[in-house]
Amino acid sequence: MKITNKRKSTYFAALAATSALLLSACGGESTATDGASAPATAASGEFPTSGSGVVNLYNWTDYIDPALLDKFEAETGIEVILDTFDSNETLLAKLQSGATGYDIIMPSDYMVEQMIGLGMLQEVDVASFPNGKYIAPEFMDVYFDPGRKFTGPYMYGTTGIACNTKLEPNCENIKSWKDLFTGNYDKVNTLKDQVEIVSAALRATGVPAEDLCTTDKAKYVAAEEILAGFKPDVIDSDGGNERMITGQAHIRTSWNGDTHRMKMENPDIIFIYPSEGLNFWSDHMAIPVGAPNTDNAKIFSNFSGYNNAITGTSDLMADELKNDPGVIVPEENKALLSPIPNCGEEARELYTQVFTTWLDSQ
Ligand code: N2P
Repeated sequence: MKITNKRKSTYFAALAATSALLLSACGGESTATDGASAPATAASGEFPTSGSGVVNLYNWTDYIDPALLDKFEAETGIEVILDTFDSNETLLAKLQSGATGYDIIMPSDYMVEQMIGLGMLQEVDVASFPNGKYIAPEFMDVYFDPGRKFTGPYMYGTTGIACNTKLEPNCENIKSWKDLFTGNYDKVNTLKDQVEIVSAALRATGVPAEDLCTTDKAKYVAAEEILAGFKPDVIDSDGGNERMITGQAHIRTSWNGDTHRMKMENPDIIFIYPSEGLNFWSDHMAIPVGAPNTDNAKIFSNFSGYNNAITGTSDLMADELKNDPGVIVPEENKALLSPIPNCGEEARELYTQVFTTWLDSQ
């Protein structure tokens, strides 16, 4: 596997889950891979039986097991070139700025809907792939891609707060987004993701889940105000797991699968479900229009198509995952989860404004 960004870590743990993440880690700073680096392969009705050359994967930070990529390379002879992004908005902006070198991208549910609407994804019909039959029926019928014409399911999870109980004695007092944003805590890290941060700020100021796409400006002013006093040491999706594991960071807004991996290395870390609610997301493989290696992309999607959306994979789950309340959402916390809504343009712009103001004030 070749990584176009600087590799910072190689630790990983991976297993499939019915209500959890299948995750692994290799992080780094994103760099552009603009421009097609390999000759285009034609999309055909037939599933490609073999491939050669490369497949350019543009994925979330810390989201695929390097060993899986090595296995894919060994079995297919196709080299994987990995580049990473930190948010759906970064992914969208990158493609819209003309980056045409990616074969596989991994947008979340709401972004899949946006990208289909923008005509950015190739219609591939994953159900017709050799491994398509293993996709569990409930993952076929999804609002953002009915019938799975454009995407294949990858993994799903939530975004909450990771806290080191040893280094931050007040972890137990952090019960909400509001507590986090107003508590003036030391050694805080956050993800660099405008939808995650701004939706959490809206929730912290009393906006209910069903109203997260509001266009009421007053609500965004309130979100901006609560964020004004929130000054994390680091705002960066990259390297956050390591900073928590080593104790450099004490608190972090965090994806639950990442928090699980942190805990495996450092048992003092807990995952907090904020009382105002938290985002439930799912991510999906797609082949962008203009991908230079469409056939290799199909072979890759088919190969790595075993995951939590795949029938029977829950049996494969390790006990450490099954027993982690940050991974398997406890009954009493289930009502706190809500999907990230696909907001209209006006709300999206308001999110961008709040996020940019907050970043600029750091
Ligand atoms: C894990 C990436 C989670 C993806 N590092 C969030 N949609």
